[in-house]
Amino acid sequence: MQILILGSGAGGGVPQWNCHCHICSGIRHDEIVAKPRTQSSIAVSSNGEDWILINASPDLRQQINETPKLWPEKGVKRGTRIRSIVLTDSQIDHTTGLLTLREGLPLPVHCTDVVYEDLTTGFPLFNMLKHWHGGLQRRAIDTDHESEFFPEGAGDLTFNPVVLESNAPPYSKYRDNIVPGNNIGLKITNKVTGKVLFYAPGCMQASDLVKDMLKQADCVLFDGTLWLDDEMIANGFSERLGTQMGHMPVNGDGGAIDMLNEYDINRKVLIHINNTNPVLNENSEENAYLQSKDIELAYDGMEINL
Ligand code: HKS
Ligand code: ZN
Ligand code: ZN
Repeated sequence: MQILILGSGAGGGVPQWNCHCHICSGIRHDEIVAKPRTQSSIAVSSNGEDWILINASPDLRQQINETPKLWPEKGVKRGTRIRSIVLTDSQIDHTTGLLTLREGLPLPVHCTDVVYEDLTTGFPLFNMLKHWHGGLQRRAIDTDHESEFFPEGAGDLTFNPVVLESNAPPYSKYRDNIVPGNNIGLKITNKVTGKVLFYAPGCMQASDLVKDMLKQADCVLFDGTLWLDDEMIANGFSERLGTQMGHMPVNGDGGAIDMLNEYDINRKVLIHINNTNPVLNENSEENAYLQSKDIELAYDGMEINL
């Protein structure tokens, strides 16, 4: 299995257009060592030729243009190597890129019933895109049975949804009471090698289901949004804790570092990293601490083979 990290940032990316935090202004003025990051998306492939896009970020056009493996094959007038799309939630940072794909529709889109509901009501991307060549072809992900599914182009890969605790977007009917399916992680298994990827860009709780995935996984791409639960409050950017926004902090008690290190996982990688997270500064204490804990920071263009 080949995994491409197309965008390693959280919503807003790094630097975020309106933000003057230490990381955003430091990058703009070249005063710190930190990589710019586009918004959250990955692609996976069984054979290196057919790709499944997992989450479609507002930066998708730039991400495809910077990734030769996703360029159209030679010899076709117009086309794409993206055979299907899988969504983990209905957040703007994970779905707006569907608009970017309009010239190349129809394409199959796999999502849960409640994500489909959000994307046909509060943020009606499916309705809008019907007007482009047949639009987005919806395929259901069943979280009741966690049954495996096979997105078009998956080849030797099987996908399982993993119900996660996180939150729902402001335009969702489920904003204040989430149900199973508002957020899923993905367990992706290579049938040939038996290797398992667990992808969870938004996860607030180390539930039994999450722990079970961490036991099985050879590689985990996990929610690295905030370093500290009160990071947004301490910076004066928000009145909400990370856990109130659906994201487990990276550091501290109950944080992702401690959780990940309870398991024997070959590669532990943080993804969906917010611009305010001090770990993005490559000369920071936090960055050194993460490395000392054997956890990697995803960056745009990173490739993982499993
Ligand atoms: C900033 C944002 C922070 C951010 C928050 C969340 C809350 C949200 C909601 C997130 C993300 C980035 N970049 N989605 O102000 O610094 O209110 O529903 O998912 O990507 S969580
Ligand atoms: Zn997000
Ligand atoms: Zn910032």
